[in-house]
Amino acid sequence: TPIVRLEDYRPSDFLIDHLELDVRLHPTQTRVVATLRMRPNPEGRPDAPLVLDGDELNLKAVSLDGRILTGEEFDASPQSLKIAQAPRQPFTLTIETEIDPTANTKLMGLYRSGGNYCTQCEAEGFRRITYFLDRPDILSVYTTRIEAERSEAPVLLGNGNPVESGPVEGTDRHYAVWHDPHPKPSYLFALVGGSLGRVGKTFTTMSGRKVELAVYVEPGKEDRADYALDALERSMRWDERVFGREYDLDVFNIVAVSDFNMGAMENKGLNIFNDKYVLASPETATDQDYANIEAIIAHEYFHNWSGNRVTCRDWFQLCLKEGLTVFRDQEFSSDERSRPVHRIAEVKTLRARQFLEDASPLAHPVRPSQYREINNFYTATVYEKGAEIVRMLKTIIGDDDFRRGMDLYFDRCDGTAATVEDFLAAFTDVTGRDLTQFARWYEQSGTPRVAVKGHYDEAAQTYRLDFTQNTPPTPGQPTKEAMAIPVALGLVSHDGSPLGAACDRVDARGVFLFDEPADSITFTNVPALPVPSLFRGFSAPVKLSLDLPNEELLVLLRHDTDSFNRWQAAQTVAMRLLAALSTGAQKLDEEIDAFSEALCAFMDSDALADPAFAALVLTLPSEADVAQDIGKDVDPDAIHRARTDMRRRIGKASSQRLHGLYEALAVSGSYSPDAESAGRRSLRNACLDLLAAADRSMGETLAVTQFETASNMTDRLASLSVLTTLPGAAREETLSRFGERYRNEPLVLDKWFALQAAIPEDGTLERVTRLMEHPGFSIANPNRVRSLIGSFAMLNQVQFNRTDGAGYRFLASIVLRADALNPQLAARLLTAFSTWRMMEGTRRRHAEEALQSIAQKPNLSRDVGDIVSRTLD
Ligand code: DPP
Ligand code: ZN
Repeated sequence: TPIVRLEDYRPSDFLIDHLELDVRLHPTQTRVVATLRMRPNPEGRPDAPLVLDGDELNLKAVSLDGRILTGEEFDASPQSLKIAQAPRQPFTLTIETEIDPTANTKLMGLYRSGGNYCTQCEAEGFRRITYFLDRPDILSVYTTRIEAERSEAPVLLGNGNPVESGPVEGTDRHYAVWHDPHPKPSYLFALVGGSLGRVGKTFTTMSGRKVELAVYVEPGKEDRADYALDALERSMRWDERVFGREYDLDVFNIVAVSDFNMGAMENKGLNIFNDKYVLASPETATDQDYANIEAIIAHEYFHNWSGNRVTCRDWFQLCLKEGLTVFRDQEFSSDERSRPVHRIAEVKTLRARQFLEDASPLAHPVRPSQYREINNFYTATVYEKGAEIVRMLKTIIGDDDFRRGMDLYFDRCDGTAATVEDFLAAFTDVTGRDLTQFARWYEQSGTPRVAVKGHYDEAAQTYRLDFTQNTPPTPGQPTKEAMAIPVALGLVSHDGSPLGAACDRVDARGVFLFDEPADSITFTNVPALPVPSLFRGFSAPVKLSLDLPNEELLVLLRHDTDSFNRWQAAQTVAMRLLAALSTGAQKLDEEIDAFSEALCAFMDSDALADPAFAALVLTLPSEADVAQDIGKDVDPDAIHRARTDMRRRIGKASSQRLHGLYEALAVSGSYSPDAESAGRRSLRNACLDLLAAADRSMGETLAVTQFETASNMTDRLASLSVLTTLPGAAREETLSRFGERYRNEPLVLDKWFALQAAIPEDGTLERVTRLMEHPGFSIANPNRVRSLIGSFAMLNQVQFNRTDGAGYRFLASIVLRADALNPQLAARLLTAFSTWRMMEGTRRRHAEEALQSIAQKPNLSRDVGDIVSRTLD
């Protein structure tokens, strides 16, 4: 397959100013008449042919300025429509295609979900609806007429504002016309037709305009949409207050669908969501679900400015909208919840997904320079590392200049398809700073390592920090240059008393900009050996190696003013112990005891003051985190044993306190998903987990009781999750009761699938195979597949990486089955193999065989072909 390269970008030879779409919905024979008002692009090539993109299209007729073209005048295939002699002045092209939404299992273009019609066009799905210049720098004004059988699709929604609607005389059909005045790229097109329930409210914008907000869901589930609607309203208010961004249409609609490849899609004025990120009730959704809904509703809404009003010139610029919008939704969640707790959650995700990707054969820059399949670049690197770059920029230039730069960017680029350079230029222009070196964050892949050594000079009362950085090689980038790394830092005294230390290399915000391969900074006025607190708030996405003994790190847990680094200190110590235990170290008893004692002291002083934070401190790094830390010749069984053993020992050493907290945190009264209540539940459930690790039979009793008395899904699921670590009759019986109770709740069954797929025991592969026969499972539904198969492959370190290779062979077979239906889903599952090279030899050989078995299959999709070849490279 051809490789698309950033350096080959050139403007389109034609423009499409206006598009009129007439879509007559039909389950298998939907007719689309597209009327394109076009003209040659003054910036394009003067004699170029007109080549429109298509994908599995069936052309019925084409006419130019009202004249039907004969077969000699154009060249059509399912993939393209070419007109060699297109006019050199404005013209109107009318194209009629027929498509089959029912047969569309790729879930790209127009398809059916639960009997409804919906669309997904990003990145290149619009070409599955009609022939078009399907690229993000073609901005057009859309008018869409949708027609359908009234009984089948009483609700008809499009982009922009509703214009008119009514019956189609003499038939059982009706229609609606929507007009979107904002020129947009085709990937933001959407329509929905179906039978849907609605909740709504009126929103008044900062300038006093009224906007009708609505969330559409499966009829009967309206009460589960209230939280999403509330999150939307809060997002709109926040974007006005924090970024000065106002909404720009008369309506804003959100539709939940149950078959969706992504989390959600920011189509102009008509966001379409995976229902997992809309529907919530205390009975069916966990605290985490509520938090995810809030974040994703915000994310898609924020795209209205960062993505829609200012879009991307080409798909290499994907981070321009995604990284920036993730940053915006993270800031929103931090403002709505606890900032330090949210920051820790963000960093956990970044490390688990992006650092992993950056260390794998799939590593790529935040702005890639080439791709074979753009769908494979909706990655943690583009999204999460892309967000970290925006955050670092803000850290370096400060809050006020950041806001001024954002304002300039939005004003200057409004209504255009922009690039990363345009984004950075706005900040250069408001600050006068040269951001050339900073821009390397977009170009250079791999996670930089920063090593720091401290030197205390008692006589001179100075403390020097020596920094070095290097970034390991990644595919296509054998050598790396120094990055501009903002290090937010401070010094902490051993007893927590304030230090009067000062350093002229550290700015007023407490940030040292480390932008050389090596550098040193010296603090003066340091009366005693301090403990350095580095990368406060995780000020840069790097791996830090710091030569400090555990007991000094634990000073940070006790005394640092930066919550992130308090948590980080405990994680670092835990990681050292877990990695050492996993790789055969004996005699760590003293160290483990000291760590347990530090946790006990922390529980006494801090747990009830900030339960959400305490829950994070009490949770050890995951098995996958430990594997990543070890990095080579990984033995997942040894890691699992080490982690289980550490949990047991910490649980034993602190069991009284854990019990006390478990009792003290019991909440009565009705459920509320707010961050504070959620925090209490998370700490209580973290205590339960450690208690069960320390004493299985007591853990079982507590968990079963909690399961039976839980008043909400968070507590019920947490108790079930603890039970999955305790093999036996109680577990099996509770699992089957849960499955029975929620047999008609697909999103809850997903949780049940996921828990079982993650059981770290030999029988799990058979269990997963059996669950694939469960009536609630379907290989065609992405949520089901990700819950059952994805959890097995991504969360179950010991069973996916079985020494006999059966886990790998199983995943390979599912990837092939899924690929025939839905290549995007299959390619995403396949990325579970990206860690294969860091496994020990036997597993590595089995993984390579499984990957080869996929690579050798004929007719792989471009999505799967691309991932498998890069993974094996
Ligand atoms: N809908 C996806 C997102 O919002 C892709 N744009 O990230
Ligand atoms: Zn996005």
